[in-house]
Amino acid sequence: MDVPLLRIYNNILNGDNEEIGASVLGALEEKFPANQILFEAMIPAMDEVGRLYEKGQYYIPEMLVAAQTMRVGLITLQPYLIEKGAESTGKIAIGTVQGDMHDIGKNLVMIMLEGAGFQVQDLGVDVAPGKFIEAIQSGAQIIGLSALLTTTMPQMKTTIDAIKDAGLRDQVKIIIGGASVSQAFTDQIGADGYAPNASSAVTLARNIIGEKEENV
Ligand code: B1M
Repeated sequence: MDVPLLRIYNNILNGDNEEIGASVLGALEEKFPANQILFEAMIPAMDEVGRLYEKGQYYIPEMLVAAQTMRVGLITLQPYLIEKGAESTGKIAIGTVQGDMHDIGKNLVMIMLEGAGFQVQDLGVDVAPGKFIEAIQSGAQIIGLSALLTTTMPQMKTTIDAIKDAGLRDQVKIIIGGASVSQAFTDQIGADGYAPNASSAVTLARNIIGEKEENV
């Protein structure tokens, strides 16, 4: 790994909140593209944190500090992470499902969607189905569900079922994502689309809004 990227990777791994901002700006100054910084240094560092946790070498506090460092790095990188292409319009409400506190991936998806021109409402983490229903009633055209835990994935189906029970399923598209989610799971629970990462979430949302406008 190139030295500026390695510095960022190590900052996240070591939870170095003080250094990460300068490291990200340093890499940008050295002409590393924002996407490369994100996908070749920052996300791999979080994956390594997960591996160290699984091996029992990191505990929850280390995961938390790494997550906080990732958050600071993302704030620094955010203005440079704009998805190129036609400006999109559309209202999306996105949240991490009930029982799940992971928000870094959701926040990244939001950054990319906002960069692409969408109006994005952040419903936060540990979001009960009722909150998604309120967002649809307030005009969200797309609902985004994020889940990182195998134990909270079923909550996506619970949320979709609640939206159906509220009689709102036909007026909204539902997209899902998160490390354990797959296309097969998406089909199984009756969601409209799956995005494995933040860039593909933008493509998916653009396609959905495009289709909705064609059908008007
Ligand atoms: Co947690 N955690 N964690 N954790 N954590 C994982 C997910 C885990 C894989 C670690 C491991 O064991 N290797 C594991 C889950 C195992 C499983 O269920 N299969 C795990 C566990 C077990 C837990 C706890 C249960 C631990 C415990 O308490 N015993 C606990 C659960 C708490 C809860 O939620 N109720 C827990 C807690 C935490 C922290 C709070 C300490 C912290 C989260 C802090 C925060 O988010 N603010 C944390 C962290 C940091 C992680 C890891 C290390 C990193 C997650 C991350 O931010 N990745 C993670 C290991 C890993 O993922 N490698 C792990 C970077 C992020 C950019 O990627 O979130 O995947 P990701 O998002 C991607 C895509 O998935 C996709 O796009 C994003 C960008 O490309 N995407 C979407 C995500 N949402 C999308 C929505 C979309 C579209 C795409 O459309 C709507």
